[in-house]
Amino acid sequence: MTRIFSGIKPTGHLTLGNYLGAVRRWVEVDQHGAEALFSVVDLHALTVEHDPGRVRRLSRQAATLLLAAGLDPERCTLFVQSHVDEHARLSYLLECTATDGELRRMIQYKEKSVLARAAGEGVRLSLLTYPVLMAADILAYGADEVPVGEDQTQHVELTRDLAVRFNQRYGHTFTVPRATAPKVAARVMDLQDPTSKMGKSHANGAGIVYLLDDAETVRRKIMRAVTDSGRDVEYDREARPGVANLLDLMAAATDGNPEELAGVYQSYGALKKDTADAVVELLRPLRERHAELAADQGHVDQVLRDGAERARGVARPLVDRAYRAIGLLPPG
Ligand code: AQP
Repeated sequence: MTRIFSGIKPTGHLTLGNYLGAVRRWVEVDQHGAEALFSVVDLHALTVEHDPGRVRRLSRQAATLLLAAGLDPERCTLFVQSHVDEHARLSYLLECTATDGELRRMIQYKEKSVLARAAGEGVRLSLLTYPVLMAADILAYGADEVPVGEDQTQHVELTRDLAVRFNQRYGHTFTVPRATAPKVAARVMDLQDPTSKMGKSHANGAGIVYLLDDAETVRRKIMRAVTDSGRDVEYDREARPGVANLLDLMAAATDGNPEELAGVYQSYGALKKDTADAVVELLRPLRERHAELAADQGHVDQVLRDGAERARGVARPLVDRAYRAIGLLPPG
């Protein structure tokens, strides 16, 4: 049976980009019977300037939203990364497998280290080693597939390289995973700056649809989306990124095709209105279910406890095997 692993960082409120790029597909694979593990990867939230209380709140909120989106804890394993020690244990072995050159080439490291320096903050060493911890997240579970948005495919490529290198040097230990991205909306762009990704930790929320935004706010943000001064509705991500982004959102929300949808609209206004309606309807059940679950945090905490227990059971033997393979003496 195919094993799936993916995670989400509690660095901000979850966005429509997180949902369309990743979470929605997690729910699909979960419903189609794959063996799936999903994690709120809180250790990754410590790689940039953070507020401890906020990380804790966002971790719980992310778990609640994943359940509200439709993950079924009877079928999949949902847990918090820091509750399972195997991630950090394996990460060290992979730091002894990776080189600093390959980590410095990571696009996310380059982007986020520039931001940290511009804000007058030091660049945390963990920001550089982040992709190694992410590789440990995936390899600790022997995952075959990693459903992610486009921005994470480079990190999954690195994970593959590390798995292959480790296997070649120390004997077959890890499954070599592959990233899977959605056909549409693999990279949802910011509505106010459609040349950059819609990111949950961005300071300006005007271009970001958060999963918990109310219907009116979602409509307002989409109606105010930056397009361009042209009039024709064309699907051209390079020349017309704002319009292409709206077409992607509309297609993703209605199971349509962005190129075909471009032929349906005569004006940007009509496209924005229909996209806003479609996104509001897409998110409505999730928001309603979130309100119910948020009132029962005891249930969410229990799901996370059970999930961590199951996750440990899967990861521990695999990580122990890696410790032996690399040359460490097992405890007597
Ligand atoms: N804009 C996006 N479009 C499509 N997919 C996206 N993802 C994130 N943003 C978009 C996917 O969501 C999953 C969880 O993301 P993450 O928590 O690992 O964080 P990230 O990839 O670094 O993106 P964020 O949400 O923008 O966080 P910050 O601002 O903290 O960097 C991943 O599968 C990701 O691809």
